[in-house]
Amino acid sequence: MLYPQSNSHRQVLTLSDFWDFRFDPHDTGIDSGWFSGLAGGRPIAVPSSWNEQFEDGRDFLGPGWYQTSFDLPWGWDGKRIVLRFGSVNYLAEVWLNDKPLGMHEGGHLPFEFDITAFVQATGNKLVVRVDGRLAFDRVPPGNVTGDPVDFFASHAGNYPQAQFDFFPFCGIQRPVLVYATARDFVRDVTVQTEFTGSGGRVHVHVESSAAIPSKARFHLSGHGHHSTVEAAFSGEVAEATLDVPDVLLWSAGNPNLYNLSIELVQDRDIVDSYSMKIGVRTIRVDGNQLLLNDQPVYLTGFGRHEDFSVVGRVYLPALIVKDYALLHWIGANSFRTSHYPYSEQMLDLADQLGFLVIDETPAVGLYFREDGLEKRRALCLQYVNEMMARDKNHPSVIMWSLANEPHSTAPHARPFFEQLYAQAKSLDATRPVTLVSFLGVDEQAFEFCDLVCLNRYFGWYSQSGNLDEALSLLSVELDTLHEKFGKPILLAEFGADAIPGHHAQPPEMFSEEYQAEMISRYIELLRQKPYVIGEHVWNLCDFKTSQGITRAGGLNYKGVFTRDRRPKLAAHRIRSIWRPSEG
Ligand code: GCB
Repeated sequence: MLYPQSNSHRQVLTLSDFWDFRFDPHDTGIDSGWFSGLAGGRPIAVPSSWNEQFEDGRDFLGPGWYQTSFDLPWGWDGKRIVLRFGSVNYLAEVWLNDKPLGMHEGGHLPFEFDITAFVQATGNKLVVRVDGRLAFDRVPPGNVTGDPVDFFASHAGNYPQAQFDFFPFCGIQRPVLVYATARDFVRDVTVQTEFTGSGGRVHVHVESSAAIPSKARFHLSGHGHHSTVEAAFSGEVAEATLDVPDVLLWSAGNPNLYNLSIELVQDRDIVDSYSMKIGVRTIRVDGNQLLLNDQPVYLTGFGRHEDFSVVGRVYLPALIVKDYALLHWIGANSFRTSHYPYSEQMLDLADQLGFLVIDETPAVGLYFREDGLEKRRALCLQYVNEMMARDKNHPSVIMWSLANEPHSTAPHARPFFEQLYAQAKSLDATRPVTLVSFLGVDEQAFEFCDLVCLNRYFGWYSQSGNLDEALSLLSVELDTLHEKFGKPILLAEFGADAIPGHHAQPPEMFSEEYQAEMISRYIELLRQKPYVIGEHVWNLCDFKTSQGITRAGGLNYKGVFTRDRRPKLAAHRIRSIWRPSEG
């Protein structure tokens, strides 16, 4: 799915602003007219989450109703017009001028509606009902009752009762855009790259809106290179291969980007065009290694959250810049989009700044009871499709993660993940596919995933306070895992809560010293294992989660930076390991 852009054939209008907002605590609304019947209209920022903006809204998960109005810019007559939501958490129903446009389930991924037939030049009324309530058959799930599941992974006693450890923020969380294209337009572009000795090769697959006699023109430029190729459409598809002699490959240290622009040509006219930045690189697993451009790469980095006070889970450009500055300062080369796809702009900057990204679907906290299983399966497949359609062209994305910590000991788990894995591979054979597990040797999906991603908290949730015992257990477990699966291992999460300003010598749980000690001892061990391909600390920053007895102040304190991005002792300790020459 192409991100909207303005150029000489396309134009984007952003609806980011204050919208009208109302809570619907009795869930009585049934159509867009309902908005005006609800009490308590108030302004809300779009995009944002509603939970930290209102004193009466923190634990309210929906439904909430949004309304705004907009006029079309001058010159959009006769164009195809599309309404696009970057992310609505969790379920959105949308009306334009009182006509239902449709619904979308699942946060963190974009969806759009062709509104050409419903939109007016002026005075358009847009209404959105957002339902963020937790339910057993939603993904991620919550309010699960019945079968007891593993206590730590279930967060069973927490409020709100999410089956995952981050606050279930609700709302329109990324920009809402209206954009115009020509009636015949570039529908999709897929770029795949390879490296043949000294040269790069860029394969471009373009889909257009209609099977009309037309051709596509491709321009590739950058770093002294310029080439143009034309290809005729066969049906709705045109394909081309562009060679880049003396290519400058994309990597974390050298994020070389090229400009690719595609024109749709009818007769002699250019009717649509689309431009993007691409990077030429390869990524694959080979034996015990992860190879970027055929060179072994070791991942240093974090799991993170899109989380900040007041705005909740929101597209916040300054926070993205800040977090990249922190990642650079500390010496990270990578991160995982735990536990859902981050904004498109986060990936644009990863491409530009040179960070390696493990892109994860929103399938966190999955469990395999029969009831609701088919719905959860359909959602997981939808998320794989939507995430890959959105992010497939980013050189920074080096791997797809199908899920985080599923309870996959159940018999249905294996075919469930085999299906997701096959789906991911059929859409993209160029990147490794993995899944992040806490089960270790019992994780059935590790048998077919391309590499093993493990989360471990020995020395925290178990072997509490006893790092000697924790480390020797971890050492044995890593060797056993490697012996069983014969695949490279990424320690995708490890860490300890540290209350900022709490100190202890000798180090003791919840102190900054204990967190620093635990993380550095883990790293020391990981570096002794030749099959370990990286260390991702949990978490970059403290983040909001549900209230519970293990979460003081409703926060997870495993950040090495505070929620307002100040370093704890561990941040300095990690920097001294990851950037030893900086002191
Ligand atoms: C995990 C989860 C992560 C939690 C973390 C913790 O294993 O993947 O979402 O936040 O543990 O701090 O307990």
